Amino acid sequence: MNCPHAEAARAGRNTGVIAIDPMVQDLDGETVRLRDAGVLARIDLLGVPAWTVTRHAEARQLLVDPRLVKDIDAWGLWQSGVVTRAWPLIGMIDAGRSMFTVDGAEHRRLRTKTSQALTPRRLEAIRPDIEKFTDELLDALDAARGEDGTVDLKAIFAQPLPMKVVGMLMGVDESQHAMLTRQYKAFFSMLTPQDERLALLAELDVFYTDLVREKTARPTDDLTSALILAEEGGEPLTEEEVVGNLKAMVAAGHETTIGLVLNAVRALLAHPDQLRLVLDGEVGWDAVVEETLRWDTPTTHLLMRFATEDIAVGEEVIRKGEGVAISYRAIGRDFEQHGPDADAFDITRPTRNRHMTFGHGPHICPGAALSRVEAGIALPALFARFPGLRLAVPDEEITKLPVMTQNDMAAFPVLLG
Ligand code: STR
Repeated sequence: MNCPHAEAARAGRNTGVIAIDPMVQDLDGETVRLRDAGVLARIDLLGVPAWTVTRHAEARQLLVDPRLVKDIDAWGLWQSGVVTRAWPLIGMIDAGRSMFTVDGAEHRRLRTKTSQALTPRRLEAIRPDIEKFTDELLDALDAARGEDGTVDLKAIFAQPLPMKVVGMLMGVDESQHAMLTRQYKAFFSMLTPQDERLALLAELDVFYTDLVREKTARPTDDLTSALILAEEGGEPLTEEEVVGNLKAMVAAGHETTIGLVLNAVRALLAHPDQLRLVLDGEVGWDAVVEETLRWDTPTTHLLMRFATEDIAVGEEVIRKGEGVAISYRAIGRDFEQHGPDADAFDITRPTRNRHMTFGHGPHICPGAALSRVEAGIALPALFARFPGLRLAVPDEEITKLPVMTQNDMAAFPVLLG
């Protein structure tokens, strides 16, 4: 074909603006359009222009480039007042001071304790708790079977499990889990009016600040208490910083793992040959987890970094002050990284571990090991308990939530068998 766009796309150059659909009606189509639009794609986020990185190699470079920063004050559209708190995605960026929003030496200071608490070795200690939560929720699934035998695997299993785990780690009482689940659902949904979203964020701030004050008065053995206590000889985190980290941990730990567990179950049910390989012990559950992370990433787009100088990427230049997202779902489908069959789910693929779904560089997901432990416990336990598990509706009827940055289903109705 002699279409200049197709040629430009093959050369990795950008071909137009892609409006990210707030209703997420065709996630696979959008992912492919982004990948095919070039290394850097121009996107429109509810009327706000930005770049997004769609390829593995370039994302790897940009994620360690100090000229890209998280500080919203480096954003031209924010400085000029074009973007304000009225923009529905503002809460993804202007989220308070925390390890998620700060770079450089200050970032290391904000993040060290959290990453130390979440190493694979430290996580071994909470494995029995995660197993216990999993067993309890499997019982709950059994009990929640409707008249017709269907049950929502999301509501009863995939959603409460990560909340219990992150709640235990951070010291958030069980009695608050339903409230947090409800608030985050409304926070992420593009159907929530912006004034309601801002109000719920303010409520969450009050909730977390109260929690931090309580832990300051009566420290326990959770990570929130650890964040409050100063490092030996170090500068303690401020209350705002502890609150910011706590918010980031609960939001991220809760939301992303739901997607990981459900996307893995969905992929296995849609590929029974591969499910067989795992159940027969020919391929490990870790392969399922990694291939799901690559093929159907829980985070679709990560918002946002800002250029403090002009940055050339291939044929394009990100201008000083422009915003850059990272489109992890497109990156997982990169042909250069994963071969011409990158769009296929294949747990035996040699590159399955070479994905970038947890990011790269200083901000690489501090909860990566935790999510692997959670999914690595939940998935085998689910299929061991319900070997006849299957979808209660045709796969095409599963709809995505209207969430622009996360890849999450509205519900996942199953028959337990
Ligand atoms: C949600 C709102 C909030 O109070 C704090 C944060 C900071 C961490 C963010 C989180 C946000 C949204 C989901 C994110 C998470 C970090 C990882 C997670 C972006 C903005 C991912 O989807 C990877």
